[in-house]
Amino acid sequence: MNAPADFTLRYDWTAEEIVAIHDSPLLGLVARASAVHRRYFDPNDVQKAALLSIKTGGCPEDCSYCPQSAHHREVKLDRVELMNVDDVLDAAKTAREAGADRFCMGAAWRSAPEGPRFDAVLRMVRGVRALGMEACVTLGMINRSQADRLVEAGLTAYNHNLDTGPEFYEEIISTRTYQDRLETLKAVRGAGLEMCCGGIIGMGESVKDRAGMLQTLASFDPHPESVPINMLVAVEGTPLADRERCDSMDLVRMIATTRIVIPKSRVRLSAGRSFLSREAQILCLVAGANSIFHGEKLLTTGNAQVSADDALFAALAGRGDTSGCARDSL
Ligand code: SAM
Ligand code: DTB
Ligand code: SF4
Repeated sequence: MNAPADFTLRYDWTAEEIVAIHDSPLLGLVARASAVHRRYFDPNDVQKAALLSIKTGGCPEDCSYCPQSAHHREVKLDRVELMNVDDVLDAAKTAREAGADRFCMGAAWRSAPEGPRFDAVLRMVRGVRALGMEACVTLGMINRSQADRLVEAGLTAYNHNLDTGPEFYEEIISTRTYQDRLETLKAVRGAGLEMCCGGIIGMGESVKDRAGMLQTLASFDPHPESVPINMLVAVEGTPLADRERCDSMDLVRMIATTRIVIPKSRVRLSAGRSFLSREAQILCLVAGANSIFHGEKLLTTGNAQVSADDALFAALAGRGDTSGCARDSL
């Protein structure tokens, strides 16, 4: 039998403990994660967030998974300079009308620039907040003064992923270190911003690497409020283009383990959802994910179709009448 779910927040998980949870029998793992999830959240609350790439491509970093890196010349992607503020706010309004209450803006920068472009991002943040939505940005590395200005503009959260465990990190990125990531996260926390920090599975890492990432995330006190779990979208022209897609149950295990070691945070079922059946997505939600990215596009790659998401949310909704399949089959 599995150990009883532990609802107290812990910051001292060992990688071995996390691997043991991750590799435990699937049904018990999901049941345990689901119990933790219900302790802290309404299980019917699944947040829809929308994503927009506000500056696309031409990034000087060499992250091997990323189609936006300037190092991966074979990728077919049009570079687009920073969008103008009104166009971004129009996109946020459209996303709100489609049911999103969080708007996440991503820029392919190594580090956020100073000057007019940063000021434009601050106006975007103010505009999104004025629409009554949560605002999240991911701009690469930032310093404390930039984090302070984002707070002043009303930013809800800063997204900066660890992506993988510390040991596997240098196999994936050579132009920056794990320590660089931690420095930005320190600036984010120091300024009092919510932290959105997670990673990717399916890049060739081991379960131990996945556990290493979760161990680092769980060592932050407080825990990151938001933890995106992405499944690699292998893009042609990137060094990881030929990586075999991981099994959807690997994602379920990763989400369940995240929910158990970081129990109070929103776990986001992020990139890779378009590869999952409706049922696999529902299993991820049962295992503790409670947010999805909604809309046809992630940053540069396709997301689950909006029509498929309508079917997903229809399946999740309460059923006011008993007509339809169930009764027909009586
Ligand atoms: N340049 C900024 C940075 O790296 O912090 C922000 C944008 S970056 C595209 C945001 C995150 O998207 C990455 O940290 C990574 O976790 C995720 N991501 C990028 N490409 C991906 C892919 N092909 N599949 C899955 N996740 C991906
Ligand atoms: C996160 O962890 N996943 C989102 C968001 N944070 C910014 C981005 C996923 C990007 C997938 C690849 C692309 O569309 O370019
Ligand atoms: Fe640049 Fe971010 Fe892509 Fe890395 S993940 S290449 S930093 S846009």
